[in-house]
Amino acid sequence: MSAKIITLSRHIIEEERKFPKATGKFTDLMNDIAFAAKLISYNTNKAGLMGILGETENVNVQGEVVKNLDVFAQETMVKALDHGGHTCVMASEEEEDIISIPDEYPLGKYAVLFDPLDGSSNIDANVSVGTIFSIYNRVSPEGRPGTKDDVLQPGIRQVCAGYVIYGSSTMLVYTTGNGVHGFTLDPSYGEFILSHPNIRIPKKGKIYSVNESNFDYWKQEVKNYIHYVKQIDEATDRPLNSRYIGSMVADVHRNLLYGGIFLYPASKTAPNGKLRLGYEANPMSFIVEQAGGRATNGTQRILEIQPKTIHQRVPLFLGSEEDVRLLEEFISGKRS
Ligand code: P6P
Repeated sequence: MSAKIITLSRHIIEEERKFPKATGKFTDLMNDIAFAAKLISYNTNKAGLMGILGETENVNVQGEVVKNLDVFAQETMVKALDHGGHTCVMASEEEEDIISIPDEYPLGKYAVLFDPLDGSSNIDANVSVGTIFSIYNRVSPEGRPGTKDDVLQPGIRQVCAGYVIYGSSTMLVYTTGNGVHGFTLDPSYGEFILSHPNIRIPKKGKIYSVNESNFDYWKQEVKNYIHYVKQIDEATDRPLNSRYIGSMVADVHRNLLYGGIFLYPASKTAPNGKLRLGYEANPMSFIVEQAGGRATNGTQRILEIQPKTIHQRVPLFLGSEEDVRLLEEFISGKRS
């Protein structure tokens, strides 16, 4: 008897059955996200052959050059999510303001934030990139278009968070608060198949991931921590290994599976860090916490930060619980 094949759709339905009030709308929404992921995966993997690598002439709201695949991924996510009657509003790294649902489509109860193609500066070098998404129940009155309040909720209120990594294989990893589960796309029949049930991040890792070119711009406490992890000390299994791809989804996914800590600290040039709370830090923090890890801005749990703006940046330290706790001891000054 072959092992039970659990598709993403089946897994979501079984997850939804745990919520008596579930209407099936969440299942439909996740299937729409999975469909978008398949399209983005196909075009990302074929980009070199389809002449859609390279850059547009545009710069996005972040001041970053927009790649052709960025545009494709953005449009794919919006078109996948705007008509099904599951969402009332969206927010994206690629759009300055909230994205409303066109009048001709029904409104739903979910607000979805996403980074359609994170790490896209690496695409032309064939480095893994990803889509990150974060889903909330709406807080604005039903029956009317969603508002900014729906997307400016603290991460603790997410009903779902996930990412898709377009790498040697395409994987979708998600949580609804009942553990973290990974699905690998089988391109032969276009289904995401459960390949990594109940992912748990090791309590302590051997990897630290940070862009060390910013070292001189960091606060002394962060410098002290990085100095510590690089010292030779067999008793505490140091030095750690430095692994940094510069594509958050790839760096966090590796550390989720292997253990370790990912850092994007505040600096003199980026006083609030670089990564965005709404569609990078919050979804990744929900996933890491659900896998048994920890996520902080250095002094506060990421998921408890009340967002003020859509593209708000936060310093981010997330990963194996013991590694993040040690970093917090350096930041608080308990260690130096
Ligand atoms: P840096 C990609 O542009 C991104 O938003 C994340 O995917 C990644 O972790 C980070 O920026 C890399 O930034 O400054 O190290 O190049």
